[in-house]
Amino acid sequence: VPGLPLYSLRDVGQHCSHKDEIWVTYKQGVYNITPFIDEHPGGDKIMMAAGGSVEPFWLMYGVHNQPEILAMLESYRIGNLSMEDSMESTRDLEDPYGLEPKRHPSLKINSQKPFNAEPPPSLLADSYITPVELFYVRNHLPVPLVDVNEWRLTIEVVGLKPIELSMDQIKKFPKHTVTTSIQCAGNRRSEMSKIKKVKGLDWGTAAIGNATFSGARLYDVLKAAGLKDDEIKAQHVQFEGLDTDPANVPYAASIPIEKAMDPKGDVLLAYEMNGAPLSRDHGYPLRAVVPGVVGARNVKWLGAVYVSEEESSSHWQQNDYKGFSPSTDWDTVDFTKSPAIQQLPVTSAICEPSENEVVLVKNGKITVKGYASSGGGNKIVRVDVTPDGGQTWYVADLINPEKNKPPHHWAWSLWQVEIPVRKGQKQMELWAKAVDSSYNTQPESFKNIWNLRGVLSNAYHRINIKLKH
Ligand code: MTE
Ligand code: MO
Repeated sequence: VPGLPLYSLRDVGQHCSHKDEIWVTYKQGVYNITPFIDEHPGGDKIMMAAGGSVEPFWLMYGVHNQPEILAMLESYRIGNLSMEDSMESTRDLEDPYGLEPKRHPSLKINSQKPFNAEPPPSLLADSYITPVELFYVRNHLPVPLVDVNEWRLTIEVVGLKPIELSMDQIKKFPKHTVTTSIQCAGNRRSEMSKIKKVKGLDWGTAAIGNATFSGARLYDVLKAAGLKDDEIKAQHVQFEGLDTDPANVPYAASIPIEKAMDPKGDVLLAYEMNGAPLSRDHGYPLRAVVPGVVGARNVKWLGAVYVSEEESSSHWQQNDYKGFSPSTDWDTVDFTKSPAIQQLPVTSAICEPSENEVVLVKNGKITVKGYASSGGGNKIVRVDVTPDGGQTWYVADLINPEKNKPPHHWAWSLWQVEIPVRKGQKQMELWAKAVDSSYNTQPESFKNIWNLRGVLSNAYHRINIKLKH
């Protein structure tokens, strides 16, 4: 719309609370939606878009994609988004973090540099496919800026001469699409930390997401690179990122050859997420997607793939992302004694309501929603929720459209259950636990799975809520 003032994303970001005006963007438009906030049929959720783009929310809540709604939004237009802000990066060349991409303001930031953030849990449970802009971000280092025309993927198979592939060459392999959840080993760490402090980012329940990835199968690419099925020196596949520390050491990790070369393992060299080219935060231009395996092995910004006799020697493979006994402390820990985490155990979380929320009781019931997920291609077969410390368990309805059967089931399940409330009941403690297709279930408490890094934090999720009648 010509003639309207230009605003930057920063300007918009400053108008994000009830104390002030509420601005949002949609495509090139800037809107002051303050008068509309109280009328929003979806209630307070609109505040999650405050100060940023409404687009990821409209993707999630499809009811918005109607001409009447667009016209109504247009009636609140106050300006246009400045052109520089359609460009993704800000420029401060001194700072290694000076070329970071823009992020959605609804993400709860755990650490700014490197960038680590998770979405509000109530959004997760609303969409089986997590929109890219709301997908948690876990970066150990600055996000590299990659020119895809210059970029090449190096592939080195043990005993053979390395080869290089351009993006065009990678796109010539059959395009394969997989829907999988990806979860950080530290998801739900903050709950374990309440028992006794652990070292690590204080993740809530949302360091997990579920997305559709497309790319070449690692299997096809490694075959083309000359790997033979019976090559005994091929034991691990190492992935190396283009993000580097100040000593120029890149992020790297590896997976066992059995996973990499399982024709049904669905390991991808992915260039698309939810149907669009990868975003910079999620690994543009290429990332490893290893369904059923912990986030840390899903290496972003891929620069090289090595098929080798050894695991990756990286810090993240050798000296981190491992589990230990509750009695192991930082004086006694020996990282050579535990295997690197690959498949994650079964977990679940209540996303709605949230801790301490005041919930309105309708027809003597409340609705509880969440997600559940398991590693290694296991499927969620049941989620149990109790409002009374385990005297009564209610079985949740599962949303689980994936056709792949265990042990090749990769996506999470969303779940929902109605919990009856006693007349006059003022509060409730809810517990949730999931069961996977191997009948693995979650431990009752964090006490006996506590570990110094706060990984594998999968005990029952417990929240307290208040009830309004
Ligand atoms: N790859 C590179 N190159 N650098 C990283 O810091 N973080 C890993 C993994 N891949 C990381 C990486 C970790 S620990 C996780 S949990 C996932 O990426 C997070 O993926 P996401 O940011 O796309 O959610
Ligand atoms: Mo992670």
